[in-house]
Amino acid sequence: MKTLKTLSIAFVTLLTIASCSSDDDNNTTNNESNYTASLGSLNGSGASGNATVTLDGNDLTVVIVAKGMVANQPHPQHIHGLEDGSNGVCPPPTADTNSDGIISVPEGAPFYGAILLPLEDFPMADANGNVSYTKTFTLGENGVPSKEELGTIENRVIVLHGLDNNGEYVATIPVACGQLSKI
Ligand SMILES: [Cu+2]
Repeated sequence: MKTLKTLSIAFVTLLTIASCSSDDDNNTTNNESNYTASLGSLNGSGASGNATVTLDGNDLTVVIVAKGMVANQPHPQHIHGLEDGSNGVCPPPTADTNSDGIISVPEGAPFYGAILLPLEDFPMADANGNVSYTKTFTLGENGVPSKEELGTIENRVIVLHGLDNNGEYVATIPVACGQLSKI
């Protein structure tokens, strides 16, 4: 009799644990969409990194890790996108139409489009040129674009900026870029 009671308590405990964990799984897997972008160098910056974007309802969480950035400087970063919603890409070397050796923001725009979402507060690279950034935005609030305005996330591009040019730090120059794709 005692054994039976012990067994039934153990069984109920097991059921409780099992149902809890399956609820948690449902909450995290059903509502989220996850995207990733591998960030490659632009303009010979040597910068590279990785970005992940998670959409959960109207919460958009952006995580960026990058290295090879100009140290101890703030680096503007944005989600860019073409106005017609079509697939944005990172600019090829031929984007430098005035052949000054730098693909400027406007020269890159035909490829990755305008700024859709500034990823503020812009991070400061540490003394080793590393950047680490995490922020959650609420879509449709406080000047953040709505889900509709952001459009198809896998058509969007993440661009990091800020390069030394002729001994001067120019915060606008694109230094790393990656197309988002769905995981
Ligand atoms: Cu940008």
